[in-house]
Formats: sequence, structure tokens, C-alpha cells
Amino acid sequence: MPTASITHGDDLDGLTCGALLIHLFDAVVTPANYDDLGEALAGIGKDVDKLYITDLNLREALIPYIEVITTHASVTIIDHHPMDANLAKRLRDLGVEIVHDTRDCAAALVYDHFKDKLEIDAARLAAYAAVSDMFEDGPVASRLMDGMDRKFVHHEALMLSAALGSNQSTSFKARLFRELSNYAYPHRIRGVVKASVDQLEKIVRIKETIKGRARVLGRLAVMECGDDSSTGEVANIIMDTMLVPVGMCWKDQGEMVNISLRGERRLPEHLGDIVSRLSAKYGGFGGGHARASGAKIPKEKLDAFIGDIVKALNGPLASASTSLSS
Ligand SMILES: [Mn+2]
Repeated sequence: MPTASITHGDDLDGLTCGALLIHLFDAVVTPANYDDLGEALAGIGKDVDKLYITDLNLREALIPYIEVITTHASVTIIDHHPMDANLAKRLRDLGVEIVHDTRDCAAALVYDHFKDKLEIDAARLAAYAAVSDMFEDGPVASRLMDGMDRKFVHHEALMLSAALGSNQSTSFKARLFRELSNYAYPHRIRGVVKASVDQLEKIVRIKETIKGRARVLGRLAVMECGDDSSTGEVANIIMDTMLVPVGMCWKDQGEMVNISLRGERRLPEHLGDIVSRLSAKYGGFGGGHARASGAKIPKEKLDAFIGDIVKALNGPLASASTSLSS
């Protein structure tokens, strides 16, 4: 009775979900992102009778894949991205089980859902994911972390998360799945310490180029991603370097552009809501969290999209911002 998992493969939260599912069910894990989620769903074999989809936001266009899978497998979604109520209803009507809470990271939700079957070490893994995803204040994560040695957990988590930032190779991810599913300590995993320092250096190099390249448009600073870095990490560095409330980074993908936005800690706006609305308006898709969101839209709509983001961020709510730059 094979169990499969499709999990967000670009960050530590998604990877930790996969590692926990390997530990629990010997799951065969496919790491995916929003570019290849359809492909990952289409690749679920007929022999699979249980599928977990974690740390990934489904969208309308992917429902037909789910429909096919439910003919031979039970499907459970464990996620923390804001979910459209109509979409959730359609999924539930197909028999999909949905474990959903936007207050915790996905790995904390996986941990909480299966805690009766997991050892104490699994809590440590969930804590790494919470630190990396910036969901330490979630009801599950905060309860778990209250009793932990915080500095130790932070150090391990941030090393792991930085390492993944500089090494996104399939082989490194496979190693992390394997090691984390055996509850390894991150600093003991081969390659983690060096990759984490490489990431710090990469960030500094990006910071050094940003001042000449980023455009500041009120509370937003925007820049094209010039290398193989992820748009999310560069958006964060733009925000940090330019001291603006929101950093945005985009990357050319041919017909389409991939976009990430990152917001400061006390940002009053919800970037996921803004991006979800605007990407639909321009024939793309997107969404996400309050301070971290992403979209994919046609390239020729990019300027108009940026214009609308600037409007959304510089409207009436803008005066509520306490940013250093304003
Ligand atoms: Mn996540």
C-alpha cells in the first residue's frame, strides 16, 4: 500500500513535511513548486492509495488531477496558505481531507496531526520549519518551542534553511529528506555547514548590487532577479537593503514572469490577498501569506501589475505604516 507525498520542495517547511511523512509512512516524496505541481500530480501512480499534499496551495486548474487521484487513493492536504472557500468545498466534495490553519507552518501542522505516532525528536524538526518559515508564534509551534533551548534550535534551523538557499540540487534535497526523516541534527548533515556560509556570502554579494539596480516606488522597491537565486530570497534582501516595507523581485520565464513579494514584520497589508487579486486580473495566478507571497503572470502585464501593487501599497492604509523609510 504505497503512500505518496507531494510537498513544497523549495523551502525547509515543505522539506520537513516530506521528512516527517517518510518517517511515518515510508512515503515516496515528490518535491514540487507552483511551476510543476500539475506534473507532480499527474505523476502519481495508480498503485498509490494514500497521497499527502503539504505546504502547497492548490488552485482551480489542478482539480481535474485531484479528481483522477481520488479514484484510487485517499487524499489529504495539510497546508497553511490562505485557501479559497469555494475551492476547499469542491475538494471536500471530492472526499479530500483538509487540515488547514494559516497560523502555523505546514510542518507544525503535520507534526500536530500525527503527534501520537511521532517521537519527541519530531518536535525539533517542526521547530526548525517554524523558525525557517517565520511561524514561531503559531499555536502549535509556540507551544512546542516554549520548552526548547531556543538558541540551539535557532542555530540549527537557520543553518539548515540557509544551506537550502544556496544548494537547491535534487541530490542535496534527497540527502536532507533522508537525514531529517532519521531525525539527524542539521549541523551533522554532510554539506550543511559549508552551504550555510556560502549562502551568507551570496546574500552579501546580492546586497552589494541592489543599490544600483532596485527601483524604489513609494513603499515598494522592485528589481529583476539577475542570477539563479530564488525570487523570494532576493525580494527579502531588497526589502532589507533598501529599508522599504515591501521588496519585490521578478524573474523572466519566457512568456511568463515569476514574482515574489516580501514584507516587513508589521506590514498592515496582506500581500497574499493583494497578489491573488492582481494576478487573476492579469491572467496569471498567485497568492500566499501576509508577508510573503508570489505570482506568475504574463510578461507583457508586468508593468501594469507593478503599477497596481504600488497603488495598493500607497493607498489609504499606507499612512499606517511605521516603516523607517517613510
Ligand atoms: Mn510553508
